[in-house]
Amino acid sequence: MRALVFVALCASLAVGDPQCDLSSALEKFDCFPQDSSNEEECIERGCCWRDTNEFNGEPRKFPPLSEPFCYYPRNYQGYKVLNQTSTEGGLVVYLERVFPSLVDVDISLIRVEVIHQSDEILRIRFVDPLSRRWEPPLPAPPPPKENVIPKYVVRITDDTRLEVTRFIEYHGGNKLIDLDLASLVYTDHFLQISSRLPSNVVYGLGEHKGSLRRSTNFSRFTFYNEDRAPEYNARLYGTHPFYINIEPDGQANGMWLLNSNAMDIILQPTPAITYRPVGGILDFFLFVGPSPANVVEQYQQMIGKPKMIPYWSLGFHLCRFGYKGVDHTRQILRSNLDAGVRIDVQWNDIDYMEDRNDFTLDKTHYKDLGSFVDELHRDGRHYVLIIDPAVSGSEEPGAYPPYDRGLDYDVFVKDAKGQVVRGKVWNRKSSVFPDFTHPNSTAYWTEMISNFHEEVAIDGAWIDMNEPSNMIDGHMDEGCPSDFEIVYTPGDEPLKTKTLCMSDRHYWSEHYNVHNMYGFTEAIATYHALAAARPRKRPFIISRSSFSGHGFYAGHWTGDVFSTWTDLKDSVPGFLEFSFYGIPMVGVDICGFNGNTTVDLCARWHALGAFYPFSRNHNTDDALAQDPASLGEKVVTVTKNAYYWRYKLLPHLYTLFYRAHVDGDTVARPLFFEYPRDSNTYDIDEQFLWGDSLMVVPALHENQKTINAYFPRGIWYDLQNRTATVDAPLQGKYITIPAYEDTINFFMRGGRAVFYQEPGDTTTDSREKPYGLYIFLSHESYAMGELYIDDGESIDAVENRENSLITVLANDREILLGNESRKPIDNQLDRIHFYGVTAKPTGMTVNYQPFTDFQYDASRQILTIYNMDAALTFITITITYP
Ligand code: MIG
Repeated sequence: MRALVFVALCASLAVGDPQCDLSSALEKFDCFPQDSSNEEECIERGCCWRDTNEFNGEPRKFPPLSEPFCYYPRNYQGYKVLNQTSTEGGLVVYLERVFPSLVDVDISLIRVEVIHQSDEILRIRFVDPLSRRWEPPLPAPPPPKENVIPKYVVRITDDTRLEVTRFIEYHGGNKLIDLDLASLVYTDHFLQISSRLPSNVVYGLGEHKGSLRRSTNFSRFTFYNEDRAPEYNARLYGTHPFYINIEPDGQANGMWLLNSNAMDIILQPTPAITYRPVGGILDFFLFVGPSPANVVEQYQQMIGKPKMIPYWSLGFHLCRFGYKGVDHTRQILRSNLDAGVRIDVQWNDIDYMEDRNDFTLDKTHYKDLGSFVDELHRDGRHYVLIIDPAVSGSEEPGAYPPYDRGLDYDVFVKDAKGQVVRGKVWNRKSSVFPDFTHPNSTAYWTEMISNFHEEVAIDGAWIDMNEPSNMIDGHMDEGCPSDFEIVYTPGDEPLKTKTLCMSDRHYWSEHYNVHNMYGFTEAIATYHALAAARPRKRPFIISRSSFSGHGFYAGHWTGDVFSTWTDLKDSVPGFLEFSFYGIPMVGVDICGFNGNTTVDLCARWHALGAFYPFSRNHNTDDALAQDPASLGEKVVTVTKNAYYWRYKLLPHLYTLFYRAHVDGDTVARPLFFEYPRDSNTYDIDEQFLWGDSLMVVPALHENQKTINAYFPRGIWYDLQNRTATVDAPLQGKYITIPAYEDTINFFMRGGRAVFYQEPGDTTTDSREKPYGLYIFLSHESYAMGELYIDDGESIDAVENRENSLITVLANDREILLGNESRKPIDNQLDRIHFYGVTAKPTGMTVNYQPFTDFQYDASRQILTIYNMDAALTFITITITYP
């Protein structure tokens, strides 16, 4: 009754009312998010209608989005603040619905829990105080810290907004978020809330293909995991509703929405962000930075920092779909090794299976897989194969344990009536889907993987099709029951498209709520299964689907990219965004997955791929072979050159993974992470960094002869000794450099020191070699660096402190190495290459003894110290000049 009065009132307000005259389109927030927006219903909602485009009576369709026709008036008040109470750890605010949204049945009372999670992290939860709604049990953020001294200030304004600003004493008082509570929509199957942003510099919101920096021009990001060869503006394999924002003064903040339902997120030029999940609760975590690296580290405090990866996984991985058997696999591996390509890990795709059923071997072509894997191990190599989540649901009873045992464990996804759901994936007739939220699923999966491991001693698992992907929409025969209520569909297609039915039952909840977590929960089960099958060794897992928290257990590859120049270029932001999500072990199929690659494209792609954290060449079964040897001399040469450097620098790359594990640092990172106050870096996604010391400048375009590269402020040294040192003392600059045909450009940052080992045939060999050290002096004539060492595979090396950390500090007169650990290091320090030494030294001491085996290259200003044979512990080197 009361609502109706308001409807009448607002209906008369809306047409031509000054409350609707917003200063610009930028101020318009969408009051009618569904497709069927129209004037009459808009006005009933108490909103304003301005039809700004040609609108021939057709329903509005995404994409592209544009300014909304139906928008909230200035004085809109859907919810009002009933009361607010300060608590020990924050604030509790009750909101009451005073005017209906008409989107669906409103929840009339909302409790907003503002929780001081830590000094730098604020949690804001919008819950229904009268009924428990779905919340994902994982990832599970830790409880709030005690005695928090917040670096932020929270305020509820008179016009019903929740504002958070930086604490003025601390970092200047910028407003970070500005949530509009009045226009909140909170119904059972649709929620919407908008917040103004400090600026339009926004990153994250993946997994989505496109530029690293996200467009705020009414762009829509759909989060609903789907098996789809990456395209723009589309839902893809993973869900990470987390953004990083750079404020006008270069400080950074970020926010994560912990919600597993399908959702759209809209960025608009206000600048502002709007969230539209179709279920669950709104559970935000605001991170105050103030650097981009801090934001990502704070996010990982909530979702978990990545576990240590095995050292061998940093080598080169060779794979394809369509190897005809063990012999064919061996032969391709051999021809590449004979050509001089370094390979650490061989993979197999679903070809190895009998009838494409998990945990079986094709009896004709792959029966000797076990002994092939033993051969690989003898040569210091490793082996990974694919495992699909769905297992066959149509084998004879007793013939296929993965099905029979799954029934025993009662772990398959069921329909609303309690029957096991049958879909169709790769299996001949039908497929059933393990429910990895089921308490028995880990035992089931462990049994499957352990039994298989006895036959084939896999070192890791490649988990595919886990969105979950289904080749039909819903169930075999009958599709999906039609009675499931959908209020709003994120993205353009029905939610059942190529997956299960929304009403299907998992142990945790219905598919509608847990869909986005399928791959994540599979990764967790796979982690435990591999840890059980290979006691004390680090599990290695690469997964296609992912969710917030995935990086704690597994890595990722970006799926079925195309063998095109566009996809080569897009591969940089494509893998880089996963650094934001705490998934440092990530790569793209080198040379592209779908379609035929070319020699030129594959040469460029291999040069770049040598610098993906996870470096694997993989392609589809109906395309030309694209391993380096099959493509011939040019690709082989580039691959050898680029991987020479990758392998040589692995001690450094591994150290970065250690820092990711203990500190939540990124491994590969965009330039703005190191130079957040240099706005030139904000749009750069054709270059990237390894840690804070190595900048990769790939050639990404067809027939490219030169690269217009951006060098941030500082000195940049070319380790390949081809391009002159770049000196940018005051500010960054663009410099045109050659796009060499036979290698990739990369530069070392002045002020850093990096360890290396001469590469052997495999990482296993390389690890036996002595260490060398590169030092790159900065303008201020200093450099620092570190080296992490452990056995490269034991699961608890860090926890048990079976490891060493070497540090180095240098200026032009002194080099100091330190080692805090007590564990002796087998390999000695052999050489030091000291870049940026401007004068010829007259003498030197090593550990206070005169040392003469050094040379000075005056033209390149490099001092090289040879044959040191020094134990990697405390070392003091002094250098004297005339
Ligand atoms: O329906 O296992 O993204 O890497 O080669 C395709 C076959 C299934 C998709 C993966 C791709 C893999 C392929 N898989």
